[in-house]
Amino acid sequence: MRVVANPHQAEHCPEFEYFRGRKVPCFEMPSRAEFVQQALAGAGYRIEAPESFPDEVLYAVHSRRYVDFLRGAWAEWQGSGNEGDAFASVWPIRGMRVDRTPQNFAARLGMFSFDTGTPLCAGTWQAARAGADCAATAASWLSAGESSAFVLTRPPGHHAGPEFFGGYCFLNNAAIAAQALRERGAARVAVLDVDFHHGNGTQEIFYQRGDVLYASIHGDPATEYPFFLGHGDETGAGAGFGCNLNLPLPAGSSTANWFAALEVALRRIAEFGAEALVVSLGLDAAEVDPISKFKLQTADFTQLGRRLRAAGLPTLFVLEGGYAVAAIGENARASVEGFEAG
Ligand code: SP5
Ligand code: ZN
Repeated sequence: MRVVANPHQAEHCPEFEYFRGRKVPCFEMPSRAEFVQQALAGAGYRIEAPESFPDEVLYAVHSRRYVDFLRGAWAEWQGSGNEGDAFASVWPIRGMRVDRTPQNFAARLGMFSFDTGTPLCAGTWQAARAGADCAATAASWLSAGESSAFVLTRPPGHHAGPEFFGGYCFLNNAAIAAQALRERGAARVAVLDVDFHHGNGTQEIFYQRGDVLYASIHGDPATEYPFFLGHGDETGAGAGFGCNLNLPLPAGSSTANWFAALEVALRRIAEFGAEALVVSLGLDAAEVDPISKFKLQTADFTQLGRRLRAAGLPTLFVLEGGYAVAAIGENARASVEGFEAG
């Protein structure tokens, strides 16, 4: 397995997020990637740098006005005399218009985001943009015949939609990889999302498409973030009807139930006829995770890797969440070694 790591990840280092009315230190921090890199390097993997790809890889899954906004956001925030990281303060709720892009920066910040857990800081664009390069690099490797690759990046991506950021995510790395695999010749691509949180961004990007299947195992949105998407009755629309599979599980679900859901997802992926698999590898399904409520142990990530290998598809892993920073190195390594051991 080849590993590509984001050399700019640490430039995204916001100070705090809002949680229950308080400023708390960001859960999504640079040391996450450092722990994963140490663990994979320690297991003997060579850590490679990404190639540079043009902005077209972004425009294939995000709108131009959103990418333009994100590219210039820090300069605009600072230019308006603000201090500290950028947080939105107003959002277009149902009934308000998003067809006109406001000139006011604070208004655009709200229009293109959905929570107060995702501060934007000086290096956010550089880090997120290099993550997209990592995703496209790994996709190019798979298209050239590599059987597996690991994208070691942060900020994560699966909550970022066609034109919004949130859930610690800005550019949707898994979607960028899946789309690049399509453009490089895979007729059908599956995205399997095992992050504790539903990947609302990825779902929305591919919801009306019949060529990319999105399957996700996650905490039930009735009680878990991101709350407003991820229910079992969301099955795709138009050409994508039947190509979206949500497997929400109650918070606190047993690992046996989690693996049973994995079997359902893999059966659907096989029926779909996927020619390549993108795994949104959220390591926050681990019991030790501070913000999530599943119970996977390190040995379970080894088993996950083994089971994914048995699916027999070219497989691209993308790091998503996981906030028990010391444990995510070990669990990333377990996933990769399980896959390699087959
Ligand atoms: C990529 C990813 O995993 N994003 C997750 C974003 C979750 N943001 C909301 C955090 C809610 C924190 N709940 C903390 C409970 C601590 N007792
Ligand atoms: Zn998550």
